[in-house]
Amino acid sequence: MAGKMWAILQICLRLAQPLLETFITSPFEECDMAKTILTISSKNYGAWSLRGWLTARLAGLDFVEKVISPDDPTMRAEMLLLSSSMRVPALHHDGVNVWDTMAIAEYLNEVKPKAQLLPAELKARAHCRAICGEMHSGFTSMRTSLPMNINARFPGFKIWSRAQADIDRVLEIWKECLSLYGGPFLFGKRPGMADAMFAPVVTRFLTYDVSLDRACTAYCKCMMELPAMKEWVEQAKLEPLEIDELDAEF
Ligand SMILES: N[C@@H](CCC(=O)N[C@@H](CS)C(=O)NCC(=O)O)C(=O)O
Repeated sequence: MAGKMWAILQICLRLAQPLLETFITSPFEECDMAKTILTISSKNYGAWSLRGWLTARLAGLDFVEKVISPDDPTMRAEMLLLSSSMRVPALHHDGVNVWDTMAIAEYLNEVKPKAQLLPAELKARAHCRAICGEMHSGFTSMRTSLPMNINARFPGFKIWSRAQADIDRVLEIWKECLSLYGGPFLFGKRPGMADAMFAPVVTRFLTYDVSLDRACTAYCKCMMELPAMKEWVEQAKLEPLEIDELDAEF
C-alpha cells in the first residue's frame, strides 16, 4: 500500500514539476529576459564591480543590481550562466549576457549612444580607448599593493617603488587628458568610460593618502562628488568588515 502511494506521489510530482519550477527559482533564474541585471561583488573591495556599475550608471541604464560573493561555492554554478569567466561584473540586458568591464562598457556605448561614454571625435575616442585599455590590462603593482578599500584610510602609507611607478603613469595620463580636453573629467565636461575605468584609482588615492598635484586633486574631488560615486561610497559603508587583508584587486 505504502509502495503504491509512493509511486502515485512520484507521478504527481513529475507532472507538477514545470509548475513548481515557475515558482521555485534560484536568484539567478529570476533574471528573466526582460530584466536588466548587473551582477557585482563587494562595494568596498570590488574595483571591477565599481567600474562596471559606474559605467552602467553613466550610460543611464535602468538596472537591478545583484550583489554576490564570487567565493561562495553555491554561487559559482549560477555565475556560469551569466559570465563564462565566472567573474563580475556581468551584465544581463535584453537577453544578452556580457561580462568583462571593457566589453560591458563597449556594449553600453552601443546600446546607449546618447550617453556619449566615449568622446565624439575620432582622435579623442582612440585616446580614450587606449587609456582604458592601459587601465584594464596594466598597473598590476599599484593594484596589488594598494587594493581598493573604500572604507579604510592609511595616512602616510609607504608606497613600494614599482607601485609608485604605476601611480606616476596614472597621473601622467590624467594630466595629459585634463590639459588636452579641459576637464573637469578626463575627456571634458561629462564623465564617461575613462572616468569609470579610473574610478577605483581615485578611491585608492584617498585611501592610501597618495600625494597629488592641484589638477589631479581637483579631478579626484570632482569624481567623488558625482552622485553615483556618493551612492556607491554610502553603500560601501554599510558593508560588514569581513576581509582583514587583501593582497590582490578583486
Ligand atoms: N578583467 C575582468 C576582471 C574581473 C574580476 O577580476 N572580477 C573579480 C571580482 S571584482 C571576480 O569576479 N573574482 C572572482 C574570481 O576570480 O573567481 C573585468 O574587466 O571585468
